[in-house]
Amino acid sequence: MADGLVVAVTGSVFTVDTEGRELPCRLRGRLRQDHTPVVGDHVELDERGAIASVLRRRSVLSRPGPEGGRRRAGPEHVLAANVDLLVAVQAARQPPFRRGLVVRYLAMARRGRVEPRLVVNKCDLEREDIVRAWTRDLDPPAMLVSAATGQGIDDLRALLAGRVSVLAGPSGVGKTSLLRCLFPEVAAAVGAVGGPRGQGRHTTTASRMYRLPGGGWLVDTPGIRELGLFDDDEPEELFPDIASLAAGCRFRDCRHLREPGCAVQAAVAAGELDPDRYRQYARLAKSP
Ligand SMILES: Nc1nc2c(ncn2[C@@H]2O[C@H](COP(=O)(O)OP(=O)(O)OP(=O)(O)O)[C@@H](O)[C@H]2O)c(=O)[nH]1
Ligand SMILES: [Mg+2]
Ligand SMILES: [Zn+2]
Repeated sequence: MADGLVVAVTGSVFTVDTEGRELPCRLRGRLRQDHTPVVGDHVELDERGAIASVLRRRSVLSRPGPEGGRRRAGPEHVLAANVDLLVAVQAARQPPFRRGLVVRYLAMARRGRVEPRLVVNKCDLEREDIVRAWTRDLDPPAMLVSAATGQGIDDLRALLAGRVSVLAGPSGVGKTSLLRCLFPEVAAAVGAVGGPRGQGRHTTTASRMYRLPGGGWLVDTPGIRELGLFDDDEPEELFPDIASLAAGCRFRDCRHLREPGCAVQAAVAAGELDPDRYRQYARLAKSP
């Protein structure tokens, strides 16, 4: 059996990279549905070139299924597997920076045991001090870049070297533009990135994994319009101070918004928890 890496999925056809060659593969009949490979999966091919098994994933990036936010309600939608780094891309403008989405992307990464990093692209369109103010309290700090001017691109390239990374974020923030700016040789070899020349939008429609010239892989993904939360374990997970106070709440599933006997609200009232910090939490907890 040969093994390979799934670099693209189109319907029921999986593009598998085996030792640098790309093969279109199908699933062997008895592979169960819950083993459907995603980009980044390591698979074993049988002698006829069908995918016979999917190897164990060391990390996954997933968001809740269409049924909604509750983990129990529906299947997860797995975006990519075996990823080291999630690059959450936002634009400084066009489309506007959305802090709430950033927090969700970072949560998605942590949930999947993937290192998160925020990149703010299109920094040529906004004053730097303004962008810094939006992202000041983030850890690790946001990287300010521009695919148009090349600002910050060398640092971003260095971050990606030798690792498996995913570019994710809303449509139009410039994920594909960053890929082209970072690795022009990759984009040129693929040709299809960004579609034909001319005006009009070149929205990415499916995730695709690219082998990087200096080692490592980069996945370009289509823009995710809405990113739900698994609201039974988040957003508390993002606020460790609030999570530890929650042990004192009367109800185990307390969301710390209006519930009686809530230790978190009590801590705010007693001046032990910063009200701004609590407001940040509450805004996220209330968002759909
Ligand atoms: N001013 C400016 N425009 C940019 C920058 N990066 C990308 N753009 C423009 O933003 C638009 C969207 O860029 P794309 O790279 O297609 O965005 P995307 O995130 O891949 O979008 P989807 O594939 O739909 O998810 C294009 O018109 C780009 O030319 C930048 O750094 N500065
Ligand atoms: Mg794109
Ligand atoms: Zn509470």
